[in-house]
Amino acid sequence: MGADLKIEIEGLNPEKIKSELIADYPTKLARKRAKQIIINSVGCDGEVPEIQSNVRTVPGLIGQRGCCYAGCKGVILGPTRDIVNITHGPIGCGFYSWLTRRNQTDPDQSPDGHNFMTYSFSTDMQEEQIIFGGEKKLKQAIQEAYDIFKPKAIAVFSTCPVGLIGDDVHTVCREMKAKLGINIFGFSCEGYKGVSQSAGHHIANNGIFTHVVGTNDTVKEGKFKINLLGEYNIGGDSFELERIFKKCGITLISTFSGNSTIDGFANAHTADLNLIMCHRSINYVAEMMEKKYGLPWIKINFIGALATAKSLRKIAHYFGDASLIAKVEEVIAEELPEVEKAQKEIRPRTEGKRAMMFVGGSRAHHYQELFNELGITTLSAGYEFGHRDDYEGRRVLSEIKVDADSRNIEELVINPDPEKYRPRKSAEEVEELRQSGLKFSEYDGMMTEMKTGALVIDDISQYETDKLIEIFRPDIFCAGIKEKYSVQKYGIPMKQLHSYDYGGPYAGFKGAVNFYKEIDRMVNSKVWSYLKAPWEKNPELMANYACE
Ligand code: CFM
Repeated sequence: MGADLKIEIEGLNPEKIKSELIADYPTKLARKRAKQIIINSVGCDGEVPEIQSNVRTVPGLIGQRGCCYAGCKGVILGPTRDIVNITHGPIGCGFYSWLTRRNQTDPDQSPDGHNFMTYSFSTDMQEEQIIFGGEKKLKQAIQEAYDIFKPKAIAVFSTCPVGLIGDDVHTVCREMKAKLGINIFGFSCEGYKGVSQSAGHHIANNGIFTHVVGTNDTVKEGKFKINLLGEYNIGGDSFELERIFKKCGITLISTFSGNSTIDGFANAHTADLNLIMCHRSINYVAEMMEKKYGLPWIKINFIGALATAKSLRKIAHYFGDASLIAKVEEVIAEELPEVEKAQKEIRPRTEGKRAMMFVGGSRAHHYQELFNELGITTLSAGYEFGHRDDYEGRRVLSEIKVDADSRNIEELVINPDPEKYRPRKSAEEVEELRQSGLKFSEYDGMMTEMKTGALVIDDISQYETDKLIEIFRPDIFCAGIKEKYSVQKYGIPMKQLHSYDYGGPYAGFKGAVNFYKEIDRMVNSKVWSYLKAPWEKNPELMANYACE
């Protein structure tokens, strides 16, 4: 933790690199960005410097962020196969949030075989609805979807114009729910709400908790029942984790929301432990489930073979059952040799390489584990929309200022359920587990695990991305589709950590091997050295970034 990292490049130390990045900005912007570009340092108590985050992007900067609707519909509810997700809005919002993230599902696991993810449902709002209102068309759309598909549930997602013209999606949903007798619920997740897709996560968490979680009390068989929160089955990650859980004898009640079904969410309160993978997108559901049902949560990470082994041990530690502890060790012992074999072969070719990653609100942290396993150092990393707790750890939660943008997002008041609240462990048992090293409701954040001297950059701009690449010439750069081709034009291999390009799974043991092979192929390919960016050949193509 926090080992020194010397990033001195042609006489530039981290301080100088930071000043380089903001040197051409107007004073006010430079001042703002200086608070979001931090040179990491970690004290012996895990103390890290403060980073400004979850604030508005300055107009004019090309950022990486998505919108509130994307966070709600695309990220949280999108991967659930048996809810008909209707986008209430113009067609583009529905179409471009449809499966672009490569979230997979396995309909064969559902008795009714429902899979609506292969459809993009939209009310296709036109001028007429913008002027006269869209509620009527929304009702028709819900009716039509019901008539054709007979789903168990329908969810409605509001796009920007819905909020602007004032359609009341919630009343429409209530009416249609009464009429059709299935679960129908809406989200006020207009794209402009909050400062990023993070607002949409929160709205989705509130909605799913209010309308679905706890509505099915069927108790499933199984001794060690868990929910996996914040895992979205990108490139098949959930499939690999399901395989591992099954092998260990751990019963997965629900995943929020990779390879998921509405019944899984409805039943989630019957599990005995919540595991949080992506803290940013789903910590609200975990908090609310703890308050209402007494279900504790722990932070885990299944990205990286060692991280996977560690996370499995944490689960076994929590349940404290000797047979589970032994089984988990047996599975780890069975799975690791293949990983180690791949690592032994590949690592000599990747050792000492340098990576940068700017993704979302959790992967910029988690993927550093996999790079570490390849001997690759992360020089610089950051989130698109993480909050201070994702960087610095949840210990700073009470210090985070609530501004107008976050006040916009409703905080639900949750009380213990009079009938269903059931503490899974007594206070003494919790204390004992804590004493023996199991951390409940805690996340230490990305910075505590990064090296001192590494640059941590929140909400990075395209301009800063270009500058960083010119200064560092990293061996691999990880981000998303919007950044991919500009990075490649510099002759730097670029791995998408949102959609995984065409690859995956990268979670769990088999995922780690896939990732090693992919990165080996990328960083050792000669093709990149032959590339010259168009603007290097023709300097007149170089954008003039100077902003006076
Ligand atoms: Fe969580 Fe995600 Fe992420 Fe995220 Fe996302 Fe994603 Fe992501 Mo793209 S939920 S925060 S909103 S881990 S879609 S599966 S890859 S930005 S780092």
